[in-house]
Amino acid sequence: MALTTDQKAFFQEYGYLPYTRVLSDEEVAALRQRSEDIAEGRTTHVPSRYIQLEAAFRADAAPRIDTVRKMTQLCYFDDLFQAAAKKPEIVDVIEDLLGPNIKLYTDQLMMKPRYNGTVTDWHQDSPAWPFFVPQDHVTCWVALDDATVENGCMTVIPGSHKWGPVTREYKQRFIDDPEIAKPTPVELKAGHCMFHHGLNFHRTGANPTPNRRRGLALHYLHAETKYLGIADEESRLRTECEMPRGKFRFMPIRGKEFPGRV
Ligand SMILES: O=C(O)CCC(=O)C(=O)O
Repeated sequence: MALTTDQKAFFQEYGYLPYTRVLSDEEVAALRQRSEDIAEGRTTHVPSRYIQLEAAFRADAAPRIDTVRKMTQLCYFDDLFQAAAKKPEIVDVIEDLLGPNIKLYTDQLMMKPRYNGTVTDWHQDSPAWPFFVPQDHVTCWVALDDATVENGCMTVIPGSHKWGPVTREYKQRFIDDPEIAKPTPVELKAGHCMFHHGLNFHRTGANPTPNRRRGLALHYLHAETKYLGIADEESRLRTECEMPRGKFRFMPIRGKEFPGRV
């Protein structure tokens, strides 16, 4: 057990858990450098379809890293990011929350660039990925820079996971309902992380500050999860790391794999 009884009870009650340091300063520095190398195009091992720019950014924004909104599937293409996703300090907690058989679905390095970082609006993760059943992801969100209210740290609605999936058209009514808890910002120092349940509502604000706010979201599944596949070929290729149909396996992290499952 990595979590204390109180920490586990907190996660179950509120659907998120602010946690401690999981990356050393050296690991944080190496991941920052790697994120910069990929964003700047100094390395080409991450295909460009996985690098998404902010829709609009200051005309004088430079270097290019300050225009990148997010980079995904890094754990599948990059050794340093993969090593981070496999760190026992993180996976031990995931095991406490999801059980012993664990796979990685995907990762998103949310760059929230200085001056240009835009809002990621309220959402629940699991319903965004309806091709998995059952819908019970757990995400570890690791700060690669200090994440503060000013530069767009994670903000959660405690206990929101208990209400199940809420469709987009009812989202605002749900959030405004007096019975629903008030949004709570989770500020984190670089190298520290938080965990959140796949049905927890969360958002991040804009980043108008001169400081970068990179956060690595690692999305884990239990290995018994069924993958229903993705009909749209473009979306499938993005999810399945550009592999031919039927060839892709989600990344084993710990424990057993199951035939016909992720
Ligand atoms: O880091 C962000 O800006 C958003 C992260 C997020 O929405 C997530 O981890 O699911």
